[in-house]
Amino acid sequence: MNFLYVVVAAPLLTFGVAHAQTSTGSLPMPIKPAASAAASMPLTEAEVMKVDRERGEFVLKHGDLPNIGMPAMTMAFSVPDQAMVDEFKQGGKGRFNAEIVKGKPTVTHIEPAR
Ligand SMILES: [Cu+2]
Repeated sequence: MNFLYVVVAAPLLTFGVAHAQTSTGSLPMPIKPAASAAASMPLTEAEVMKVDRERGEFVLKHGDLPNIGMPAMTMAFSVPDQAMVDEFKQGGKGRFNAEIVKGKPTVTHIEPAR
């Protein structure tokens, strides 16, 4: 008797919970497109130690990058946008964001320090 009750009741409970979630009309956190999430990320300070225009790379002495779990250090980043490469030279200071793209640390945004 108890077994039969569970089999019958479980789908009803599942339906009831699912229905309650959709009928509230709002999710706890709005889902944002990745682009606007990146745009709202705080920028990290960096000094351009080296520019490799042919490979499209910067060596940056950078501050903490919490989004990729990286403490401050000096290292190379891919720079996919030639305009970004051209905007900076050795010794320049900037503020930037980075992400791991295809396994490589990559500059996704950089602007000259103010
Ligand atoms: Cu690093």
